[in-house]
Amino acid sequence: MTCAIVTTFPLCSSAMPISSNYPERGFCRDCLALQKAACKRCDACGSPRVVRHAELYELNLAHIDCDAFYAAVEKRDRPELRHRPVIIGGGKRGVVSTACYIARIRGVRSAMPMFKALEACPEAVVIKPDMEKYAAVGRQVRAMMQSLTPLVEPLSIDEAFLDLSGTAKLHGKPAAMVLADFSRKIEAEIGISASIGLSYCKFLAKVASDLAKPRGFSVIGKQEALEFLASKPVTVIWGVGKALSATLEQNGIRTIGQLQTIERTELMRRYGVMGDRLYHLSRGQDDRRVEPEHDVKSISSETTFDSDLAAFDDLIPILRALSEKVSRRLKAADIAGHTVVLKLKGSDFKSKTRNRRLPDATQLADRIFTTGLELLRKETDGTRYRLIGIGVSDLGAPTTADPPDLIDAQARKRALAEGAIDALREKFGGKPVVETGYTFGRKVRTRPAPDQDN
Ligand code: TTP
Ligand code: MG
Ligand code: MG
Repeated sequence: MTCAIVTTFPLCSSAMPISSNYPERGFCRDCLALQKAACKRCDACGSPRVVRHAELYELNLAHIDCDAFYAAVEKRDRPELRHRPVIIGGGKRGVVSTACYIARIRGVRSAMPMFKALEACPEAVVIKPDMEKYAAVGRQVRAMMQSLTPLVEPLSIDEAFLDLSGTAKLHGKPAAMVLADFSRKIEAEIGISASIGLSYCKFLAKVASDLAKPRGFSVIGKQEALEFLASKPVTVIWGVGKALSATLEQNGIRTIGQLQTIERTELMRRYGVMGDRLYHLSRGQDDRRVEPEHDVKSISSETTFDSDLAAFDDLIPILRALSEKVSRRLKAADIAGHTVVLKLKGSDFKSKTRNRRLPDATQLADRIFTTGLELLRKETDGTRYRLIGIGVSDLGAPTTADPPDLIDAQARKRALAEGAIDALREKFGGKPVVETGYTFGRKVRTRPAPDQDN
């Protein structure tokens, strides 16, 4: 046997060289001991949880997803429920958010109507969701992930992608072992479990994490990707939902293996952009990077005019439109800002910003606009401007944002009107169906260049 890559991880429990050419060198997920022989149980602690894979020490892309997340948190807090079927959901008429694995054996699933779930498992303990508690545990899990690598891309409250490339030296062990160690830690320190998928790309890491739930650890390597995927249904591919799988079925395509036999041009001819995705993902090709969460500091929108503006009246409708845009983005991201920031750039290209901190955080276009307007009034002294921008900073959760304004009854009315406009906008697919008095019928004399959002 040729010995190509041999890496020593000095901090490994057994301080043994790990070679990609020695696939039998698996390790134990319970005690992390490197295995000497290819036997089923760990030769150090006897645990059956030994992982072996030809590419085990070369793969760095992971997807981690907590097991029966809400139910696991509740079981942690009420140990007497440990061996009982537990359903988390919204009362008798609601639906199941999640169910523990004991309840799942009885057929209970997420999104099932509660009455059906209780028909399948009448002895289940039903608990109403406590979102604040789950969010706090989710943050704890995420912080632990971020201590492994800065490249953590959260997908939801209980899952994330992690890119562990180049971290072996730091941790003193290869990614696979770092991950096994992580799953031991969240069990010991947080009291819930997670399943791990390890691969070379996002698509297969996500597929892998779902293969052996709960407490799973699954590896999909480059060598086996095509064969592994071939027998799987097309719905395993990201983005293939009910509608597309029905279309594919009409065309006689049920498995990923069938997609693997069709040329890219043909798939694109039939299914457009999605055809391109089907081509690549069916062949295990996915070069999307792990994008870490950005710590957004502010949300703003600005516009540059074709020719400079100086009159307050000319700037009002532009400021209003930009404020509405910022507000839409805040609402979509479910955040609120405490400080309104007005930005102006003069014809001499010199920029200035003016800030005002509000008594309460806001998401409302009206509050952003009226505050911006007060700031703007002081700056319209004949100076010619080439750009105006408005934004909010000091971002946070919208929990205490925009309390009913007891002093300014008009502001309260406008806030209610804004809620109604938002509802209409949602109903009509995001298009502005109602124009406010500030923007309605008012044409800016100079045509602004495309807006820029930051
Ligand atoms: P998931 O990770 O999809 O499910 P899970 O963690 O409960 O179970 P699994 O072991 O299969 O990963 O979702 C995470 C949480 O999101 C879940 O605990 C509850 C919530 N959720 C809902 O509220 N409704 C749903 O339909 C789903 C799928 C999840
Ligand atoms: Mg989960
Ligand atoms: Mg999940």
